[in-house]
Amino acid sequence: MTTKNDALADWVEEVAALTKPDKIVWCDGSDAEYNAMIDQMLESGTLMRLNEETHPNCYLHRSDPSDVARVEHLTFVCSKSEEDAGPNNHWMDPVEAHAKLDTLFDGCMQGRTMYVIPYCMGPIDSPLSRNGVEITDSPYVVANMKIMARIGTPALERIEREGTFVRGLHSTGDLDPEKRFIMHFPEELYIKSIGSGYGGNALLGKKCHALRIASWQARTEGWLAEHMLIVGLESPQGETHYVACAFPSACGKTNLAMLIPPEQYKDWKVTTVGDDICWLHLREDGRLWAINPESGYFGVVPGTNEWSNKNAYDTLKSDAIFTNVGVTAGNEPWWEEKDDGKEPALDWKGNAYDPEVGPAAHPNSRFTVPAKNNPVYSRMSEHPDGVPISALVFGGRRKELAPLVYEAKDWTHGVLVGASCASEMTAAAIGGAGQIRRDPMAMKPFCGYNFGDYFAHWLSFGSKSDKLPKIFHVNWFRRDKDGKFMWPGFGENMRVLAWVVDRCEGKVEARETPIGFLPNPEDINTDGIDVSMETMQELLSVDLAKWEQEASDINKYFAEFGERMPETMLSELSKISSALQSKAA
Ligand code: SAT
Ligand code: MN
Repeated sequence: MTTKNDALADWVEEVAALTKPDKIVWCDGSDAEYNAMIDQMLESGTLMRLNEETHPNCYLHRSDPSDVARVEHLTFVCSKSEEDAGPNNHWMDPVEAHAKLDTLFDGCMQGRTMYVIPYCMGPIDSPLSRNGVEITDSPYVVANMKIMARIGTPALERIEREGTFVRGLHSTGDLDPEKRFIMHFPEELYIKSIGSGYGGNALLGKKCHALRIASWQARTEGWLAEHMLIVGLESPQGETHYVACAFPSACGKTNLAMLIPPEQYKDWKVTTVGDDICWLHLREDGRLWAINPESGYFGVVPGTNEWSNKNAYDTLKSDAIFTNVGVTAGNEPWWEEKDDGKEPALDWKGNAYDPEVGPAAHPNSRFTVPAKNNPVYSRMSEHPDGVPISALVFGGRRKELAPLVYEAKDWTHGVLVGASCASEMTAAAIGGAGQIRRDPMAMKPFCGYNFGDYFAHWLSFGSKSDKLPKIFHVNWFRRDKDGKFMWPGFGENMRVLAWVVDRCEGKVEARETPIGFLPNPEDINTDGIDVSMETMQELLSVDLAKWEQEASDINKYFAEFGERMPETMLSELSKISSALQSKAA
């Protein structure tokens, strides 16, 4: 065996005995290994090389058409007690789950190579980072893990030094949706995933480890593992505020993280620390410090263009693995709203493109690309201390109700604001697109334990420091009577972030309402955008009757968590309800 860590050596042996691969390869994480993996996939047809001139080192992967998104209905948290998983998760008894999956893993790697990928989530020299090892039979997973995490020899050395790691066993199996399961065993720090090659199901360092298992670890160790981007906003005076924002999948986290400020804010500098996951630690100075555990982006492709987000567009020009996009006759990747004047020749399934049949790119088609390709990549992403967070922002896709932005009154209220989030579902998960569902802290699919306990954990920070970040809620997705977006979004969201920063610095007044502090409409700069004062007033108003209904819906939702729901949250909610009622009266 090629490790000094006995537990790891034994586990690899045990997995090999079960899955019966032809060969075992320990990944060193080198560029040579990545290139060899790519060559092998080009040969087998798993990847296709894209136009070398326009897109150097870019490849296209077409997945099985049934394997294009996360599968929440097949994702389980297998804690010993069902209560610990909570009504927010599907649960299976761990003994039963292991038995069920081991039957599926039995012999599944015959004729295949088993790759052992040691990885580190977070900067390799940071005490806030955590180790893992993914065993997989998929070269696509190896290549994507190389982009998304710090893998190979340095990670293995860290594991050998520290002795701890999360185990992740993955096989694409036979891609039969009937035999597809993503299982988490939080008490054992173990993940077993079979039957899917899709990012969130197969790159186990990402959602499975860095959110579901890490959220559980974070609770026992006193920190937070969150579904948040981290963006740096440097003012013309040279002061940088770091803001962490939680939005559900496919609601624009990557775009916000690499936002290009409009003309009116051209003296501001925006930098990206992370686009999806954020680990928050309370430090001795009383502030929350954040690291991005990842080193790459796994983003939604459709809608990305030079105008909506030139940084993202440029990030994708080299070194990217595209999954399920279309291609042009010139072999360039193509997707809906790419707006480059070219036409798709083939759709994501490799068939001749026919608009009658469907879009050229799958709505959840994705890119994997190294974070360092981002023109506004922040070097602070590598800092072992992470970055201090000034504001936390929650949000979702809501056609109605939620104002453009508001600020929570204090930490406890902010936790309620996060816990009450709801959003229209997107193509990032199979099933339910468009339906509104409660998505507390954008963690509905990702919290590895009972939401009641999770809210209590969040609340517990309130008494530990008086220097915690301010908490905000935003909604870029309000629509008018004709169904048109009322707010332009993308780079223009800088106008809202500037108000958030001003609030953090105590530079601007706000209106107190029953749901929190709202901006005075004139305090959001609308110079140069086509948004009328009337629209701003509507975007920044509180419809008392609708909010009363919302508060009652939230109350019903919280009731699902029974005894585990912290009393503080319920009383905070009832304070808001009373304030709404007395204001309406
Ligand atoms: O879960 S993925 O990482 O595949 C993408 C997402 O849904 O956020
Ligand atoms: Mn995500």
